[in-house]
Amino acid sequence: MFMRLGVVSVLAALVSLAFVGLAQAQSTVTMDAIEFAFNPSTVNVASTSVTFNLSNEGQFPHNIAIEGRDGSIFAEDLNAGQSASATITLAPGTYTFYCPVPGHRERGMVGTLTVASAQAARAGGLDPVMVPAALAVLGIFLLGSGYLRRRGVAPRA
Ligand SMILES: [Cu+2]
Repeated sequence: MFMRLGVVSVLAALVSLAFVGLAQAQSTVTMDAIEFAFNPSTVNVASTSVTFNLSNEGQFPHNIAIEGRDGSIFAEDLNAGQSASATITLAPGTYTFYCPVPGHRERGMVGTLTVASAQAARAGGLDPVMVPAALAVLGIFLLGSGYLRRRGVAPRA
C-alpha cells in the first residue's frame, strides 16, 4: 500500500512536469505592430519552427523581417487592421527582427527574438517529446517490476 502511494505521487509529479514542459515549448509569437513599435518586442521560443501571428493595429503597412534572413516573413505587407500568420524555420540563436517598411526600423520597429535549442529547452524545463517518452518508459518499468515482484523474482527496491 505504501509502495503504491509512492508510485502514484511520483507519476503525478511527472505528469505535472510534463505540462510545464509543454507550456515552455510554445513556438508561436503573437505580436501587434503600431507606429512605431512591435508589442512585445522581446520574444523567446523553444522551437526552431516559429509561427508569427502579427496584427497591424496601426495606420501604416507593416511587416516583419529578420536580420540575416532574406525577405519579409509575410509575402505582402499588412495594411492597417490586417492580421496574418506565417511559420518559418530558424536555427537556435538570438535574432534581431524589424519592420522592413522604409524608415520604420529607424523609428523603433525593432526587437529581439531568441530561439532556444531543444537542449536548452530541456535545461530550462523539459522537452515536450522526451517527457512523454520518459513517462512511457517509466510506466513500462513500473508495470514490469510490479509483475516480477508478484512472481517473487524482483530484486529488492
Ligand atoms: Cu512598419
